[in-house]
Formats: sequence, structure tokens, C-alpha cells
Amino acid sequence: MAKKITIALVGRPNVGKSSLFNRLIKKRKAIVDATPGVTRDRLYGEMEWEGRTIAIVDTGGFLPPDEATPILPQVIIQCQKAIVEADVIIFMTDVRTGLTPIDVEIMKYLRKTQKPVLCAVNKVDGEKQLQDLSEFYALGVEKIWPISAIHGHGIYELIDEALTLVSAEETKEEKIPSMAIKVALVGRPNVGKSSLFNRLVGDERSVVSDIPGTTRDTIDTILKYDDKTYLFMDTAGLRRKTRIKTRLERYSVKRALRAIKHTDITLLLLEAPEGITDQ
Ligand SMILES: Nc1nc2c(ncn2[C@@H]2O[C@H](COP(=O)(O)OP(=O)(O)OP(=O)(O)O)[C@@H](O)[C@H]2O)c(=O)[nH]1
Ligand SMILES: [Mg+2]
Repeated sequence: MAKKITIALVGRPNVGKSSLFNRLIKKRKAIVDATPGVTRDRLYGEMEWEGRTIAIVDTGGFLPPDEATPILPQVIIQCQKAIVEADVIIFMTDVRTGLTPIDVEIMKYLRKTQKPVLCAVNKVDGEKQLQDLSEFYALGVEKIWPISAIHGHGIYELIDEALTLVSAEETKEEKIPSMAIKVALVGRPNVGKSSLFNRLVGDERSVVSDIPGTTRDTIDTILKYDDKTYLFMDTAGLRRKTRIKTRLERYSVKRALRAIKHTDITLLLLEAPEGITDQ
């Protein structure tokens, strides 16, 4: 199943983030007001689109962290958290005020995060405002998305595009294993391969027990370290062929051997008290 997508709405105060948020989640959850700086916390809502659940996150008006600001620093921290969590960021600006230096600063900040960003120009309620869009290309984006949060113009095109961007990222992620450096942890049963594996990937990824032969399938996981991508594999313990009794163990060993065949690096794990044996 496709994972839940998170879209964060980010932009300077008063551009209409909360209005868009309410419109997308079809609830009046966020407070909308003509006063800038209304929203402070992160607000979460959900929408269904194209069979996927999308979490929409409304944020308070964002100013780049080094701006001298009337906005509470906590609001900015909330925004930053929302940005980190997001798969796609909808960066909102406002056609009525036109492009401001703060918009430019925010865009610079967002670019550094390397997240996909869609640049939406809000309050394009009619034909008249369409004429005022060109200045927003100064943000250095390929495309500007004119929307009207109040009237709903253009908002689902925006969500469609966000989904396309996420799918592209997902496909990229799926392809990683072929480019990744493949590392298999190999060794006799019970030497601690899974414990090491979990430690390396920083997660309880493999079941660990003191029963020899706990791992049956070859468990793999992607690990990013030092700008490199690794596909780490935990394998079933290997024993001499003559000692393999059960079909299950034979299957496990087969998979472990297959993993070894396709790895770039095989880490042979030994148990110190025992030293090298002739397995
Ligand atoms: N004309 C027009 N006004 C809009 C539109 N969207 C929002 N507004 C108005 O813009 C003002 C600010 O809207 P909000 O949704 O509160 O903006 P915000 O970005 O959440 O603002 P903060 O939470 O203060 O950062 C309100 O008066 C809205 O009615 C729109 O599409 N067209
Ligand atoms: Mg708001």
C-alpha cells in the first residue's frame, strides 16, 4: 500500500495558508483572519485524493530564521518541524501584495531543504490577477501555480502535481537498491548477526533471540551513511550442508547464499570466544 503523504503549507503571514488548509480538508479547523500571524501551531488535517490519504499541515507565518521578526520564535520552530516532516511543501505567496523580499528569502530557505516545493500564488480570484503573476517567476521556479483558496480555483491541480512529485520520489527510492552498496552479514547461527544488523540500521528491524536459526528470510534495509546508500542484509546462519536437517533451514540457507552472491561486501561475523571454525 502506498504510504501516507504529508504536504506542508508554508509561507509568510497572511497569504492564505489556513484558508487553503480548511478548503482542502473540508473543515473549518484553522482560524482564518485578516490579521497576520494568526496561526501559531502546526495543524493537521486529512484529505483523500486519488485513493490516497494525504496529511495536510497548516503552519504559522514563516520568516527565515535569521529575519528580525515580530513572529514568535516558537512559531518558526513549528514551521521548521512541519518542513522536515513533509514529503512536499506548498510554498504560498499572495498576488495581492505581490512578490516580497521575504518570499524570496523563504524560497531560498526551502531550496536548501532539498524537498520538492510547489510555488502557489494565492488570491488569484479572477482573470484580473492572472496578469500579475509574471513577477513571481523571479523566485527562480519553473512553474507558478495560481490558486484561490477562497474560491477553490487551481487547488486540485496543485494536489495532483504534489502527488506526481511524491510518486517520482517513491520510484527513485525503490530504485536505490540497484545503485546501493550491498552488504550482507553472514556467519554461523547465533553469532549475533541480527543484533549487529539492528545496531547498524538503528532500528529493531530483525527479530533477535538466543535460539539459533531465528532469522529465516534475508532481511534487507536501506541505510544512508556519509552520502552513500547501502542495502544491508541480515541472513540466516550458515552451517555445513550435512548438518542441515529441515527444509526450512535449507530454504533459509539458499536465500542467504543467494544474498552473498549478489553483494558487494560480505561481512563474516565470528564469535570471539570460539575463534575460526571450519564451517
Ligand atoms: N481574496 C482572497 N482572499 C483570501 C484568499 N485566501 C485567503 N484570503 C484572505 O487572506 C486573509 C488571511 O488568510 P489566512 O488563511 O488566515 O492566512 P494565513 O496564511 O493562514 O495567515 P497566518 O496564519 O496569519 O500566517 C484572510 O482575510 C482571508 O480571507 C483568496 O483566495 N482570495
Ligand atoms: Mg493561518
